[in-house]
Amino acid sequence: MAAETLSLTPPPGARPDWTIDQGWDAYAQAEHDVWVTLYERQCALLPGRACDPFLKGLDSLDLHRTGIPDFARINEELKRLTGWTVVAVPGLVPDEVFFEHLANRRFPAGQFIRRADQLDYLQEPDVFHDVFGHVPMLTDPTFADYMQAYGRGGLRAMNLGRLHNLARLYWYTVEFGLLETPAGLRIYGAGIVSSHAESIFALDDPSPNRLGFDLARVMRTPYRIDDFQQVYFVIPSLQALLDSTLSDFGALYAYLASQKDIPIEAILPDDKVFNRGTQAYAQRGGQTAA
Ligand code: HBI
Ligand code: FE
Repeated sequence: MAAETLSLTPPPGARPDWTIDQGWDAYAQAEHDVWVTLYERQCALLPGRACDPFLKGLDSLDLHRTGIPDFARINEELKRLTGWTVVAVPGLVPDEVFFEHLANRRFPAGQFIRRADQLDYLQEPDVFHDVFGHVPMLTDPTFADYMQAYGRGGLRAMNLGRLHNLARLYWYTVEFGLLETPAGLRIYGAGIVSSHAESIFALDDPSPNRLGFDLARVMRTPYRIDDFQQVYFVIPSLQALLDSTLSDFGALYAYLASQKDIPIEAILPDDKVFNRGTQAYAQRGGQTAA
């Protein structure tokens, strides 16, 4: 179910802002074991692939523990670092609810964890995607500011009917963004960093385009939710990403109203090209259903 079609009525047991108690004591050992399996697999892979702010955040929040983190414990350090806290939710929440939380430096994280037989494929964001994927970057002050600015922008975009453009910005930065560094491209997007296969594909595979980030370009580019991305956008720095939110979004939305979407596999003459993808993966029909 897409987040925008969720009714605003929270599910039974959830508070009006859709938060629930994490109930950390109630997790079964088998659930903690899934976290450890996923955590150890990613941590063997990510040095040299994830960006330094992500790796630093992972350490400072001490997610190394032997299982699903207790949000109350990580919130002590997270709040001290950037004023953010993680709040537990049952799963996807309506866009309006999601933006309201982000605008107040609260990150809504799924309380549930995937089953051991679902390690690589997941419909909804679970606690591993949300806490391992998203939360370490929230320890970086610049990215923490960006996420709050995004939340505020989301509430405005909804009122202007521009939510689909802003969702693309979220998708190509917060979920699937790459960062240019002197040592090469590094991952900061949660959707990549929480996925074993995509942590490899996004950096190494010749198939996808890797293009320089541009706000209007990203907002005109559709995305796929069910497979690896056909294009990844590269930011020069987290500061540049934050600075992009200072743009006049009203003028940007007016411009977008006169522009057509850009085909997902296209490379435009003005694009800064880090990799001209073969699109071989997408032409092979992508992943076999996991
Ligand atoms: N809800 N819990 C949760 N996590 C998300 O990442 C999320 C959401 N609701 C809406 C949403 N993401 C997307 O529509 C964003 O583009 C806003
Ligand atoms: Fe996510």
